[in-house]
Amino acid sequence: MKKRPFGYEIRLRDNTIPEFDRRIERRLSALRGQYLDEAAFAQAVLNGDPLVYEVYEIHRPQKEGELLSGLSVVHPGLVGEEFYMTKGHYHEISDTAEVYYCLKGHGLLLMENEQGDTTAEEFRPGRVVYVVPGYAHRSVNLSLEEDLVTFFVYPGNAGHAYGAIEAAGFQKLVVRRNGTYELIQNRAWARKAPGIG
Ligand code: PAN
Ligand code: ZN
Repeated sequence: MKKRPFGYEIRLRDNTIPEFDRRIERRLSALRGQYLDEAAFAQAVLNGDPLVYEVYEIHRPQKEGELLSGLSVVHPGLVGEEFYMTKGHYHEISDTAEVYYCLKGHGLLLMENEQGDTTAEEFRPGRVVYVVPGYAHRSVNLSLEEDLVTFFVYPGNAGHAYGAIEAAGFQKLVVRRNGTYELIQNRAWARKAPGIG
């Protein structure tokens, strides 16, 4: 663990952080239950379980006062009419924010809170998205050709809570329509989360 100030390179030639401490890769099977078209999902998992996204992290102590940063790379692809995306999560310590800075590609950060508010911000190179505390967040790659590459930074003590999203998904699904995208209501979410929204 570095004790003195440091810098690191984000290499956009191959969308990596060469000095990463940890690389997480998630294949489609990690997104079970999240896609509307269950047949297309099952088929794609059977046909090789494609790599959907990768995260490169710079390790720091997971405590208040530290910042965790790294690179998220969501590959292009569709499951039925829905785009490749991250699992999405709330922070375990809900009172923690996060900043994303888009370096490459075109996408969305889908966000919602436990009171039922839902919103999305577009990712384009140069755009920052600020996730205020209390909002679950999921990156969606809207391109079918290019990776969506974002830099993120969030408090060291934030932690990740995946359970609520694994159980009910997000309220909105992002689908391809007429060469562009549209947000539609996720009916499964309403069914699994009665009393909200
Ligand atoms: C990011 C995300 C990263 C992968 O570092 O963890 O984009 O998404 P999932 O964690 O939902 O698989 C972040 O938001 N950290 O808090
Ligand atoms: Zn987060």
